[in-house]
Order: sequence, then C-alpha cells, then structure tokens
Amino acid sequence: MEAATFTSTTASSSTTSFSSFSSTSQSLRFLRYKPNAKPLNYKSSRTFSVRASADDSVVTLLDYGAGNVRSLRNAIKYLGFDIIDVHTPEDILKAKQLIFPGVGAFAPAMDVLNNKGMAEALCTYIEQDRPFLGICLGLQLLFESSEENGPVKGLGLIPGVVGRFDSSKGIRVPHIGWNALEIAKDIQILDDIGKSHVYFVHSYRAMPSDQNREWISSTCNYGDNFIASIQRGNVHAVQFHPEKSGDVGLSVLRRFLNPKSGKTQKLVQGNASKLAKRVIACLDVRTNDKGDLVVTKGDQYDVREHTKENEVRNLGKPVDLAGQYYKDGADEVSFLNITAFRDFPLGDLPMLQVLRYASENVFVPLTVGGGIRDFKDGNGRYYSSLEVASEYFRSGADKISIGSDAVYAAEEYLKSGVKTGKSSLEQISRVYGNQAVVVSIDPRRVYVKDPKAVEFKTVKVRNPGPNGEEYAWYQCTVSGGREGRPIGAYELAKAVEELGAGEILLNCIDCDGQGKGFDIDLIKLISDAVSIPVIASSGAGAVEHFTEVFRETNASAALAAGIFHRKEVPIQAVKEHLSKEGIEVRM
Ligand code: 1PR
Repeated sequence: MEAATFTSTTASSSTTSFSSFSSTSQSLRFLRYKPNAKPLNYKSSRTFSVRASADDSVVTLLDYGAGNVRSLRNAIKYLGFDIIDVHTPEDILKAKQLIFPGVGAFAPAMDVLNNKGMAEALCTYIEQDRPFLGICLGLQLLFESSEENGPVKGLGLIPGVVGRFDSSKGIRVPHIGWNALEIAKDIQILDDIGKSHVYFVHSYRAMPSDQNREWISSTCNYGDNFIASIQRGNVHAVQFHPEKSGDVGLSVLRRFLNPKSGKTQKLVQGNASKLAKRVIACLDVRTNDKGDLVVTKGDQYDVREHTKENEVRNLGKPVDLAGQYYKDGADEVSFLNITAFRDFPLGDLPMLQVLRYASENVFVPLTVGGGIRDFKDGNGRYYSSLEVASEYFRSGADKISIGSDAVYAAEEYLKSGVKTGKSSLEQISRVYGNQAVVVSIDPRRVYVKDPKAVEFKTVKVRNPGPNGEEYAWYQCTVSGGREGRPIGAYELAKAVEELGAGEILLNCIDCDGQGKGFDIDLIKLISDAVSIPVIASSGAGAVEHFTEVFRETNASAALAAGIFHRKEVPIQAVKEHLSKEGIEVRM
C-alpha cells in the first residue's frame, strides 16, 4: 500500500516536481508524495502568475464534465455565490477559491486532469495553500493512488492508497446514506456538524494511517474507520456530499466560501452515531389527459380514478411536492417517470425541466427513473441509454433508476452467462459508477403449492395464498407491470448486482397503494440475497410499517408515496417513531 509498489520515473528530486508518463488510465503518471520525503511546505518551485479575483462572492469550479455537478452548482448559487468554470490550467491558478467536485471513476478523472494539464496546476494551487475544497472523488484524487480499476496514480499530495470497502465484513457496498462523523480536528467548516448525519455515496475510501494523520479532520465508521474529511491550512476535502446533506451540508459549504462568517446559529444537534436508515419520498410522475405533468399514485399500479371520466389521479405538482418533502425531512426524493417506457424521455422535456427546477431547492439526493434504454426517434436518430441517463444527470439527478431494461439485461445475462458490457446497466455504471445506478424491480407475487414446481426461488409466505398455497415466487414485470417476464425477483436482483447495479428499489405490485405494510417476505428474500443496499417500497400505511421493515429485514431504506401525498402521515412522524423504537434515522 505504498508508492514503492509502482514504477515511477520521477524526473526531479523535488517533492513538487512532476513525473509524466504516456499511457492509459491504468498507468501511474503523476506522483508527488514520496514516503520518505519531507512534509510539503506549500512553497512551489514554479512561478505562476496568480491573479486573484476582485470579487469575494465568486467561486471557481473545476468541473471536468464527468457527471452531475448541477446540485453543487445549485447549492453554491443558493448560498449567493457566482461560479467561474475552469477551462484551462491557468483558470485554476487564477482562482480565489476553488471547489473540485470529483465525479465518476478515479482513472478517467486522472486522465482528464493529466491530459488537460490541470493536475499540475491543481497541485501548485494546493501547495500554495490557497482556499480549496475537494468533494468525494475530489478528496480521493489528492492521495497517492487508488485501487479503483487500478492501481491508478493520484495527485500524490497526501500519503495513502484509496481502497474499496470490504463487503466481506458484512457491510453493503456502495456505502450509500447518512452517516455520522467523528471529528478529529476543531476546524471551522465542520463547526455546525455536531452530531448530525451527512450524506455519503461511494464504494472506495481513504484509510487513516500514521503518514496522513496530520491531514485528517474527521473520520467515519463503516466497516472500518475511513477518512471523512481532511484539512491543512486552507486546503479542505470531504468524502461526503455537502451539497446533498441538507442544512448541515449547506453550512459546511457556507463556512468554506465565507470563512469570515464566524459562528452561525447552531443547527439542531442530532445524536448521529452510525449509518441511518433512510426514509424516501417517491413521486410517480406522468402526463395526464390534459397534457399536464402531475404526481399520480396508483393502487397496484392502476393510476386512473374509477369514475366515469377515468382520469389520471392528480396528487400535485412534482416540483412543489419535492420541495415540500425536502423541507419535511425526506432523506431522498425519487421521481419515477412512469410512462417513459412507451415515450421517449428526451422528448419529455417537462420531466427534464422538473428535475432542473427541483434540484434548485432540494439539497438531498434526487433519483430519477423511467425510459432508460436505447432509442431511435422519429427521424431515425439513435440515442443510447447512456445518453438518456447523461441527460437525466445533467438535469439534476444524482442517481438514475432502470426498470424494464434491467429485466431484459438480466434475462440475457442469465441465459448466456456472459457480461457483454453493452446493457444500459453496465454502460451507465461503468461511466458514472455503480453508486449512481439503481435498479427498480416491479414484481408480482405468484403463489405455488410446491416450491419444486417452479424454477425460481420461492419463499414460505406468512399469509398463505387464496387456495392455501404456502409458497410464492415473485415474478418480475416490465412496462409498468403490464407484462410478466420469465424471471424471478431473486434471480433478477442477483444478476443486476453482478452487472453493476449499486442499489435496488424493490417495489411489490400486490402491496402498492394498499397501506397494509411492506411485503416483508419479499424484502427479506432480496435484502438477504445481495450485498448492495435495498430500498423497501410499496404498501406503507402507518409509522409502524417502517419499524417492521427495518426490524425484520436488512433493508437500508424505506420508500413511500401515497401516505405522504395524501398527508396521512408526515415524514417527521415516521422518523420520530423509528427513533423512539431505537432505529437510527437522520433527524
Ligand atoms: O421500466 O425503466 O421505464 O421504469 C419505469 C418506472 O416506473 C419503474 O421504476 C416502475 O416501478 C415505475 N412505474 C411504472 N408504472 C407505474 C405505475 O404505478 N403504474 N410506478 C410505476 C411504480 C411504485 C412505487 C410506488 C411505491 C410506493 N410505482 O415506486 O411509489 O409502490 O407506493 P405506496 O407507498 O403508495 O404503496 P422503466
């Protein structure tokens, strides 16, 4: 786990020198830290002319275009700051304060930085101890190297290797959700965090060591203690996402952008100690017969009123409701574009607009699903599923969710045993990371008398079927439950995990909209079968249903729609109940 494992052709003996290798992303092209070298003294050997911006309310953003930084842009603007984008290495050197929201995978990020000459400028900027905030991958890239598809060499400013979480320790990987920090240094940008949860989403992390101890400002425990933030002088980086961590996260950004602001009014002090169970609000969105985009909600996926007009049930406006759920304490908001399987989502501009507007005021993660697949439009123009997903990310999604197309991909994979790398799931998770890809499963219960009668995994059900059947398998469907497929939820879940899904959104058509509780048999079956997080969905009708699903299954999150839309149970009441019952949630 040290630099010596790599071959390097460092050109100079100075710790601030560059080594440059012409090779692929897997190669080691750039290494600053040397195990036995003196600590960095922030004095660059190069002379760059630095012109600071005159305006204190401007921040420079290093966005190399590999993912969604719209939420960060929105958060910065929300705090009253303007953004200057980096186009050249000189823009980095001219910055007065620089934010680097690393997105995507380590190797392509390093490639871009190296190829554009930005790696060198970034190191110079940091070595000059100028205001810097790295976020997520923006923290990891500061280290010597990463094991992500590697080893791949990093900027080498901080000793240490970034490694993958070890799922054999009984933890789910990716680490997705709200976790607690252990503060190691009294630093101003973390002043308001107290015992609050902050939002993480990552599969790789940097580990504390004697060599990097002086950099660490906080750690987080997930399987092991990993580095949650670093600080030295004016240089900061955080593994969590302040732009997605609600008010607590916004205060971290505010304190970085405006260090003179001093102590603000303390935010509500939580009692965070570990990864919290998440409560997610889901908005099923579609166009009604008048052409308006509305939030709707079905009973067992039937979203039409049973009246003479047979109209689409209208439960409100998507942007307004998303904003409301954010204020009410939702840990995430999901939009499901429920008719996108038959329409082309990039033609559905209102949906993209919804996402753009919602992300301006919602500072918790946003997931969007519906219609992610390859598509040919009326003019014969072909759009790949990756293009569709990219447009969703650009419009403000933090995660995308794939339904029907994941079923076809899993069927194909199980038939051939070959990962082609061509399915939407594989392509999107390769580019954006598997933590950004959710697979939404829409299964329907099929009772059987004898488990041997079917080739799919069955469970012994708590409530026998209509003819006394004691077993059931869960048949996957596509096109919003309209078509059953020859694959079970268990088989699908295991296949999509292998194909690169980072999380599973587990619906149940039988329970949807019924308010009688989650399908515990199904959720237990799936959450025990995979090591990625599972979101339990469908059937919540009372606060007790959330406690039940977290007590009796290994679900990481619980999602509900109807009870929140109809204002029967506020999100806060769910959380208070869970907390009272000893289940940790973000308050
Ligand atoms: O197949 O990739 O285009 O994705 C389509 C997406 O739209 C899928 O995620 C699918 O679940 C969703 N979808 C399609 N049709 C419907 C429908 O309702 N007619 N909504 C639909 C599914 C299910 C849940 C719901 C929970 C909680 N909605 O997300 O919100 O069941 O409801 P509850 O708390 O009221 O019980 P693709």
